[in-house]
Amino acid sequence: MANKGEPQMTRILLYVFVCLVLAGCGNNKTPQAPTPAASPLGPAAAVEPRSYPAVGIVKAINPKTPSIEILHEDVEGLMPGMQMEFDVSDAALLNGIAVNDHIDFTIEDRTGIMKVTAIKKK
Ligand SMILES: [Cu+2]
Repeated sequence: MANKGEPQMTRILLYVFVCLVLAGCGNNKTPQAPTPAASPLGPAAAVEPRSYPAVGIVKAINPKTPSIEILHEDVEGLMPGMQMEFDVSDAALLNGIAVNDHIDFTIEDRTGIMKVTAIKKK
C-alpha cells in the first residue's frame, strides 16, 4: 500500500496531458471545416467564409450593383441547380463576361451571405 500515491500521480499527469492534447487539437481546426450550418450565428462562423466551385450559364449582368444572374447547376453542399442573382465581390470580375457565356465560378458563403468571388469563361 506504500506505493499508492505514485499511480495516482501518474493518472493525474495523464489526465492533464490528455486535456492539453484535446485543447491543442481544438485550436488546430482548419478554417474550411465542413460545418456550413452548424452555428450560423456564432462569432467563429462569421469569420470563416466557405468557398464553393460552381458551373452555370450567365443570364444577366449588372455592373452597377455589381451582380450577375446565373442559371447554375447543383452546388454540392450549398444548393440545388437554379437560376438566381449573385452579388459579385468586384465589378472587374464581370469584364469580358457576356450573357449566355458558360462559366466556372466560385461562390463564397459567409453565414448565408453569398458572393461570387471568381468567374472564368469556359
Ligand atoms: Cu442558387
